[in-house]
Amino acid sequence: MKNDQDYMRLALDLASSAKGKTNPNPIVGAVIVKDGVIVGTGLHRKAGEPHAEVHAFNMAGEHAKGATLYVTLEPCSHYGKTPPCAKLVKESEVSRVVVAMQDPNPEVAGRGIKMLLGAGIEVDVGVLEDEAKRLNERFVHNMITERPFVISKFAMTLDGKLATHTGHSKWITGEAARADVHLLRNEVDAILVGVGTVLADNPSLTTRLLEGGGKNPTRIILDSHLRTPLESNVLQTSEADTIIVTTIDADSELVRLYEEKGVTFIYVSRVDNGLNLQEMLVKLYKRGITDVLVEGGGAVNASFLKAGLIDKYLIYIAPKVLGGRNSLTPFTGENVDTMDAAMQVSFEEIEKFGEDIRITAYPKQG
Ligand code: AOF
Ligand code: ZN
Repeated sequence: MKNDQDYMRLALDLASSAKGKTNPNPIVGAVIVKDGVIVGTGLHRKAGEPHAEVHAFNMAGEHAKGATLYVTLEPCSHYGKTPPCAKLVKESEVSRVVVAMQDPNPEVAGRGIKMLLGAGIEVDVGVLEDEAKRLNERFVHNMITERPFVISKFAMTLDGKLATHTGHSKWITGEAARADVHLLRNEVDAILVGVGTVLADNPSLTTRLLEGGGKNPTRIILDSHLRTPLESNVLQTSEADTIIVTTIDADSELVRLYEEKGVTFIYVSRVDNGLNLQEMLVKLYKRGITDVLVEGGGAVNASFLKAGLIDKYLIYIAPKVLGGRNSLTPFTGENVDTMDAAMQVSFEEIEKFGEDIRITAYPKQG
C-alpha cells in the first residue's frame, strides 16, 4: 500500500524532469490517485503552457471524482498566462488535495489552499515540504528577493587550486565532472565570469548539449574597464546572448564597437572599487534572468561572497595536488585573521563524478 509520501515523491520526480525548462515559472508535478490506482499524472513543461494539474486532470477525466490530488506546489488561484488551477480542482470534484508547499508567489500565497478549503475539500499541506522547497529553490528565492538565484561553481584540486602557477588549468576535473557542468549550464538562464577569465582562458561559454534540445544561457562578463578583446571567442560566437556589465563611466565609442558585435550593456555603480553586484542582479532579474551560474575567477567569487550574494555552491574537487604557493585559489579578495572570522557553508550533498567529487553547499544559516 502506497502512502501520501510515495505519491508526493512521484509528483516531485515528475517535476524535476523539467528542471531548468520552466523559468521563470516553478517546476511542478501532480499525481491523481483513486482507490489506490494512479489515474492521472502531469507536470508543468514550460512557462506559458498548462500547469501540472491541468495535464493530470486531462488524463484522469471522470476518474478524478472522489480522488486525491497530490501536487508539489499549492494550486494557483490567479489568472496568469493560464486560468486558476484551484478552480479546476474544485470543478473536478476531487475529495482531497495533498500539497507539498505553499506557493511563495504573492499572487497566490495561500489563496489557492483557501479556495479549496472553502469548497469543502480536505487539504493537507506540508508532505515532503523540505524536498519541494529545495527542488524549487530558484523560484522561492526569486519570489522572496526579486533577484536571480546565484550559484557559485568552481573546480579545484585537493590543495584548493584553480590552476597551476603558470595559469594552466585544462583540465582539473575529468570528463564526467565536466559533462555535469554542461548539464548545469543547460539549466540556468545565465553564466557569469569576470573579464580576467575571458583574458586567461578565452572561453566561448556555450553548452555542448544543444543536440539534445538544450539552450544556451546568456553570457555575462563583469568588465569595469572594457578589457574584453573584441576578437575573443565570446564575441565571435553568436549562439548565445552576451551582456557586459560595466560602469556608467564606460567609453561610449568603445561601447558602440561592442554593441556592433551584438553585446548588450548593463551599467551599474561602483562599490569597494568593484561593480555593484546587488544592483546588477536587480537589473538582470528585470530582464527575466532568474538564475546565474558564477564561474569565477577568484576575484569575482570573492566579490559575490563579500556582498553576501551567493545562494548555493557547487564545488568540484579533483584528487590531484599541485603544491607551491603561487597558484590561483577559488576566493581571493581580503584575508581574514582568525578562524572565527571565516565565512561558513553547510555541506548538503557529496556525489562522485568519475574520479572527482562534487560538493553541494549552502551559506550557513544563523
Ligand atoms: C506553473 N506551473 O504547474 C503551477 C504554477 O503565468 P502562469 O499562469 O503560468 O502562472 C504562473 C504561476 O502559477 C507561478 O508563478 C506559480 O505561482 C503558479 N503555479 N505555475 O508554472 C504549475 N501550479
Ligand atoms: Zn495553476
